[in-house]
Amino acid sequence: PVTTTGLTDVDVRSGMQVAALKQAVTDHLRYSIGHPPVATTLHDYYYALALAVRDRMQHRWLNTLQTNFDLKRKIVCYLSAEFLMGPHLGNNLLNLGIEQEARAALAELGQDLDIVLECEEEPGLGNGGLGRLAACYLDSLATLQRPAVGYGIRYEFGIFDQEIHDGWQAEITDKWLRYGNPWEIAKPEVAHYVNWGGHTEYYRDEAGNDRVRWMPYRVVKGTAYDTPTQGYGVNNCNTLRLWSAEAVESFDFQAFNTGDYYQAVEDKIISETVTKVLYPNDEPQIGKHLRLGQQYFFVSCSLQNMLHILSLSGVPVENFAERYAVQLNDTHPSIGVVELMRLLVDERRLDWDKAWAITVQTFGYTNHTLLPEALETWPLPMFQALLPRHLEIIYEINRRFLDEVRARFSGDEARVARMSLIGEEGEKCVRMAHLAAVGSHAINGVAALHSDLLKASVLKDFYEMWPERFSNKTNGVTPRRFLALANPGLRALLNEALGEQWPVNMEQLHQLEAKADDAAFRRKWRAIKEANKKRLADYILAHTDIELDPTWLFDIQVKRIHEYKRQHLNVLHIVTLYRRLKENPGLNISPRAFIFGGKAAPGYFMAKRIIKLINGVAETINADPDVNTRMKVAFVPNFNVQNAQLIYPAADLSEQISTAGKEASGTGNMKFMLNGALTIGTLDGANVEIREEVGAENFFLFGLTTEEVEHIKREGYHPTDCIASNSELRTVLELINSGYFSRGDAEVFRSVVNNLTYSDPFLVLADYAAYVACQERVSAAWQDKENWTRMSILNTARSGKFSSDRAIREYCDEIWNVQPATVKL
Ligand code: 26Q
Repeated sequence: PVTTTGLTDVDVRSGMQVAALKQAVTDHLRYSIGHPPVATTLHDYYYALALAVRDRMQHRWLNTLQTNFDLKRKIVCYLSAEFLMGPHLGNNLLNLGIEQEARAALAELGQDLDIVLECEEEPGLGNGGLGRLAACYLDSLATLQRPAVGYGIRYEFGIFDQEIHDGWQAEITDKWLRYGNPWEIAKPEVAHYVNWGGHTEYYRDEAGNDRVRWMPYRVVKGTAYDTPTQGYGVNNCNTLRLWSAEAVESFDFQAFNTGDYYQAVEDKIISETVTKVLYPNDEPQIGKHLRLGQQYFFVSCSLQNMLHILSLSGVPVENFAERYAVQLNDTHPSIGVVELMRLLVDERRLDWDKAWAITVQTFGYTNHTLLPEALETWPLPMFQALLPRHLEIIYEINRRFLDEVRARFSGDEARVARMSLIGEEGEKCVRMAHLAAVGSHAINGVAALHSDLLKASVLKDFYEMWPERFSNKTNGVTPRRFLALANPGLRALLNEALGEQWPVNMEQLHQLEAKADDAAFRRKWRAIKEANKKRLADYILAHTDIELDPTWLFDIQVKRIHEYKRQHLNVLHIVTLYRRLKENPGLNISPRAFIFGGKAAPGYFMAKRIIKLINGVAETINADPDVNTRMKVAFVPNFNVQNAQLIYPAADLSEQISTAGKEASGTGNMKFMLNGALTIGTLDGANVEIREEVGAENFFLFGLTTEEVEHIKREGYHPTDCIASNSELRTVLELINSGYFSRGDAEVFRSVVNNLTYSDPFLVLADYAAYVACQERVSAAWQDKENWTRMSILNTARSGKFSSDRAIREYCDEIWNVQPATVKL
């Protein structure tokens, strides 16, 4: 059929040219949205274009599914409680290669693509690094043509929106589904049932075998919502499958018949609560019943789904591990080890040993933290109440496992107690990291240093038992979103200098090294950076009323607010500089804009005070004419993926100043480096490898090493000694404590100052002098514009290692054994 525009239906649904896209948008405005032209809003244009883009992906997606089915390829199943995808439209246009076409199509309809892009409400289904890593990995899996599904939770409310009221963080619920979600496709027919609570019963089956039946107290239904994830420059389009909880119809129906209508409605509400909201903490709080419920819910749906698809494909369940590589993104999905055992033993009636071999062959476990307070455990009584059958299975896994430990290390009962899946010191609990380690054939950390520390600390006993299971997989970030999309100016320059293959071959960036000595190239480089800084300054002005000068050094720290990340160390430097300028107005410093962003967990007292402190210091400094021509401070509210794309490209200096040994990897550090920022940082996480790649002469290193930190802690750390021996530090702390940055209120920051003075668990004061001295080196280096630009170019040139493509290749080759599958249209 041919339409009046001369386009076929096929073109309108899948054509990549301007005319087809324009007609597709027009059609979606009319037939999918249905507002009359007079009532058509900017958001309608966004939605119509999104649907048009989705049609194009759908075509590729179905071909991908068919190809994977035909080739019977092994599939990566990435299990993650968080996927922090960020806005889809710009990224999908980029990956499909139709940005210019879409821009032109919208222009013909009188619209500006950049303004339309801003209409998207980003799906913030994650807290920070871990969730964003999952999203980068989906991008690389599709781009590298590896069959993959991301399995997770469709939270109705994602991470809260942050507003700043009088310097304090306020949390606003994230109603991201309010105006619909054009990217997902509901699959109500793809549903699985998940049990809760109740008890277990023993029975003998027809063949005379002893078996267990779980008699649940409640059943919740999980339905699938699929979001296609398009690879860059390839036809492969993978699936992000998120589960949403619903009430089971028959349950209300029963109650309804017996007349208990209100009970039926209440049950429905309880069921739907499971996927209501993302927990906004990036470390576990003990005993959150609903959180364990969320984890079990999405893991059970996902594993049932894998088994279902396997049987549809006619593959025997014995071959599960040949067809699926299941990765646990931290311990959050580690109940999967037990659930797969339950599904195989109780439901598919495999014998234990066979089921266990399949389970261990299937799972891999990625650890993202060494902080003891961040290791997940669940109190036994809670576990028992929610998952009675799983606790029995855990006991059996543990019994067999501890027998193995005793066989290997006979007489070492201390080791047996340390390694047990059940913690017995204090309240008894299930140790999820131990469960994940025992149930996985591969265990990895997320940066070289982190992986080494893992083997030497939290998983030391496991390393001694199974050294062959351990490896390192240094994190990576997608250069498509965080370079090509976020930094169009730099993209154009790179295309001109290197051709257009660099987004999928980041090692090519090394060719830029030669350009670092080319003065004309450096001029272009600086012009791009300055335009990016102008763009960010405009955004900050619009959102904070703070005006920044794009010619100043942009010194940026954006990440979750945490004591171990030491935003307050940054503040101490700022106050130091402020005082120096007040005392010595003629002081020659490089003018700087200090920029912060990040969310605090709503219940994290100290983190919220740190935000207030940053804003208090900003208010005082920005209003002080003695200094505000040379320094300013801004807190960007609501740091998220969308504004991150404005922030990273505008940075001259990237702050990566965590206490050595505490940041597993960091990924923001990589996004800054890609965009040509220099790093000031400690030897922590991936900073170590960033410095190795870029060269020590292009990295501002300061601070204690992991060994030194541990040594000082062992010997007994006294922050008061640091204060006694450093009068400038004492003055700075006193100034903060005096109410100078809080309109005379000497109470607000007392807890922060007292914590640093009398406890300082993250050695802020121990690193203060070294940090301030290092910042002086930064300041001096900034004065030499040409050399700074050289270093900036070298940072981008040597950032190739930190592409998520490199990381995903390593996972595929060394852990998953998953091969590429080319998709044809
Ligand atoms: C667990 C249980 C209950 C409630 C919440 C949680 C929870 C949720 C999120 C625990 C941890 C997180 C997130 C952790 C995280 O983002 N870790 C970061 O992971 C990055 C990717 O590997 C690393 O680069 C960072 O160093 C690490 O801090």
